[in-house]
Amino acid sequence: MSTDRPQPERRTLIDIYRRMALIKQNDERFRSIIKSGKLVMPYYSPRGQEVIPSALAVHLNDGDYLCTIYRGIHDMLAKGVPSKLLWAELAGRSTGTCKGKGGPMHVTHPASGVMVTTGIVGSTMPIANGLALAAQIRGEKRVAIAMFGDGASNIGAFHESLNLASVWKLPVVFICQNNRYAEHTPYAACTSIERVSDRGAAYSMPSIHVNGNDPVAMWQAAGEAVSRARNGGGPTLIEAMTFRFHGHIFGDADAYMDPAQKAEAMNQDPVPIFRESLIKQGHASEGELGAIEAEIAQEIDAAVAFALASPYPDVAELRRDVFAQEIEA
Ligand SMILES: Cc1ncc(C[n+]2csc(CCOP(=O)(O)OP(=O)(O)O)c2C)c(N)n1
Ligand SMILES: [Mg+2]
Repeated sequence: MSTDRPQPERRTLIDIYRRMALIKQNDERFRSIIKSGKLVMPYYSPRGQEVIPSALAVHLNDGDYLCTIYRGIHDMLAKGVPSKLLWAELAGRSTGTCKGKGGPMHVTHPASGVMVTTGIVGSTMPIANGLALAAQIRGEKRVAIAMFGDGASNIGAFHESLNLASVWKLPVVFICQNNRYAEHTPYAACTSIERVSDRGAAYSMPSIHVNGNDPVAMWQAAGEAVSRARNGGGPTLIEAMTFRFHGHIFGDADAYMDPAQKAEAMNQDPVPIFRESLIKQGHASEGELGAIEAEIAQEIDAAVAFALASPYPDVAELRRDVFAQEIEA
């Protein structure tokens, strides 16, 4: 990595680590509670992909928009959705971000800028364009982030969105989290090009190919793209290389994943590696990071207890929040 590029300050590095640890611990708790049978829900683990949203989010404000997908609890937590509200929503409780009516596939929390979670592959990009266009028209300095997977880069909406964002110089950052698989299909079996980032050239869009498991490189890439968008320079495409540690959905036997490749990726787990490098480079002590982790564990204990003790939404809620004007029963 070149040293003439900006380097994150110590407190930024710690902030990135805190978000990564928050994601890892939340993911571990979600997987263990589903396994225990206490919660039943579809769950798409983002374990292994912690760096991307954590290194991005330190460049963003609550007023910046983020659109994410079913595999998006890492994006939500990094952007600032409180664990408590996230747990309640995933558990379908009335105290959740969407009063339990969105559930795991449709978390929305405008207070932290998370504007949509979608199960429609490729749909974060046109929605982020719309949010970016609104900000541009109103003269607000907001940035919109579209998160999506490598598989989604083969959907028509990806190409349409990149084209329009480039023509209109929208303040948007397209972030492809290339975790090497689309559902059960390996990258090369469904994608004609070696690098998704090369597709940006077709739309005259600045594009970055980055190791999405390297917190400093990801922080630099995200910083460049966010600052371009915020200062009127238009969109950027980032392809962040990462790896999905688990199968597509919880319970998936993942027999289609190359065991050697998976073992190698898990061996390179970005969370403990970053932790160790922070200590080795003298940015943080073992005790300091341990205290952050203990605080997160407590936050999650409280979130789980809060979610499980909360009621399910009332039947009367069925027609509420559907249209701007409530429909009478
Ligand atoms: C429009 C559409 N087509 C197909 C699907 C079925 N589907 C769900 S997830 C998925 C794979 C997407 O892979 P990728 O974009 O790489 O995201 P990842 O799950 O790896 O994060 C597919 C094809 C869908 N949900 N929506
Ligand atoms: Mg993928």
